[in-house]
Amino acid sequence: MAQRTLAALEGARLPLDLPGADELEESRARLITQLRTRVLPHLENENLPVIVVLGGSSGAGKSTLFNSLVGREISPASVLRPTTRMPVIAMHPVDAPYMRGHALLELGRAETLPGAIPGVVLVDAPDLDSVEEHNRELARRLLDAADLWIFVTTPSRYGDSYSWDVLRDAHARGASTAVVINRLTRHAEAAVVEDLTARLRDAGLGQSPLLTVADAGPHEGLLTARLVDGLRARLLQLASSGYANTLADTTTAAMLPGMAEQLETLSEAVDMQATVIDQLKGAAATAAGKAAEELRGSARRGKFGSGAPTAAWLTAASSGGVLSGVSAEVGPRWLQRGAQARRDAAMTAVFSAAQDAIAVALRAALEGVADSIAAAWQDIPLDVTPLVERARDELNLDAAGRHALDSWRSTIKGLVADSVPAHHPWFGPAGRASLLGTAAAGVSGAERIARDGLGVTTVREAREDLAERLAGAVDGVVDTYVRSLGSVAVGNGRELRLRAAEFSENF
Ligand SMILES: Nc1nc2c(ncn2[C@@H]2O[C@H](COP(=O)(O)OP(=O)(O)OP(=O)(O)O)[C@@H](O)[C@H]2O)c(=O)[nH]1
Ligand SMILES: [Mg+2]
Repeated sequence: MAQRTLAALEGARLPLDLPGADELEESRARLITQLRTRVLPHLENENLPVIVVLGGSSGAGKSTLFNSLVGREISPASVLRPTTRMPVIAMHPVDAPYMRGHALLELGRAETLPGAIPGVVLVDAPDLDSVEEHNRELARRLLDAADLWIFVTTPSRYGDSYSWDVLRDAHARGASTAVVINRLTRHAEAAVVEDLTARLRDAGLGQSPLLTVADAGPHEGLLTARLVDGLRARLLQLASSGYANTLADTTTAAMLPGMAEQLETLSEAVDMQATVIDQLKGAAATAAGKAAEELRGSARRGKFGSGAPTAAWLTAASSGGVLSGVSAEVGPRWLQRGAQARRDAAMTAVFSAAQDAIAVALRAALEGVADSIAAAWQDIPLDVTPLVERARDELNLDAAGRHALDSWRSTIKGLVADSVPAHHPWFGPAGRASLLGTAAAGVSGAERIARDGLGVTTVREAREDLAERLAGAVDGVVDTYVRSLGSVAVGNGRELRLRAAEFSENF
């Protein structure tokens, strides 16, 4: 079941920037971490070591403590703030086989060393309240991965409100926590311990063990064994008492209701996104529908021939023009060298004018479609500006226009090649294709000759193909806008909801 939940979570997408999307995305990431690093490994393996994360604010001495506990300086400690950016994971060789493939290892740099505590995988985390977002995020992620989270603080810092918020949050979500007051001087000890104990109690964290590590004073390298022996002994005790599994089980059990709730919220959000995406898709299709129909209508009625293409035809076909006297029934009166090539060229020039007219009309229609989609989307309560901008950037209306005309020309070529009779008394293949194209665009003089010479159906087919190519270009614009929305996997919301129900019932 945990596997299926994980799959559903990994498939969960919140592509739209709806209110709360960031929080939900974070919740999703955290659930995934909890499942991959805590729940699944314990289901698969009984002998896992306990994962203990040292967390807290920068300069509290986490890395110094960590190194001293494992007996080697594997995580640099320094006066620079913050120092640790990449979590360091220390494990004893006896635990290494059980940790193979464990998702925790993806979060940091792992070291296997004999000085580490058997049965305890210790993690040195980046600072929790870091000025650097990356650090904060990693520290939080580790918090979700921990079986036990040790909050390391100092007499001068334990009042930091942020750390308390995190501690309370971790506790509320069922995490097991302990507190270490580090760098504790003898004269401050009594007062600080008393104050901190009271604060922990007030925060509902009275059950969290409170441990102390005495101040080492200015120093380089590892702390003496004497200073960390108490803490080390406590950790060893955790491991030897089979605490790992109990702790994992109690922590997991305590976390389940919270996880179920998060899954439920996420499922609602996914459904909501799917609904809005559908709404936006529908709005785009409606906004474009009218333009597509108009283009289809113009093509079917031969509207693109009027104006410049007809003028070009009339010039070429009037007496004295290269195309004068062209007819389907009677061939040219005398065969003049190169005359057919000249007629083909003249016909192609007229067709060119027709294509220009179509390109201009199409371009204007596509611009209009883009604008109407953007306008229709404004009616939806969501900031659509980034989506519209993304789509607009991706749109290439010139290419879309070229593609529509290229495809249409190849249909025309095919129609001409298949038409009967295979020859035309006045034109070669290029001229015939241009004649058909010009006729289909709607130049009436050309249309008469094409009908007679190539067939009524052929002209109608060429026209219908043009209608579809133009409507296809409109669909292309719609697709670009729809793509900018991203998508939500079908049924994902439902799947998450089913998993949430299972979480609430049992595990
Ligand atoms: N005076 C004194 N300095 C200490 C003690 N423990 C550590 N330090 C020093 O405090 C500084 C910070 O220690 P780090 O171990 O790097 O602290 P950190 O919590 O890992 O800090 P980040 O990695 O930035 O989160 C270092 O210069 C340590 O040498 C101590 O007990 N007393
Ligand atoms: Mg550090």
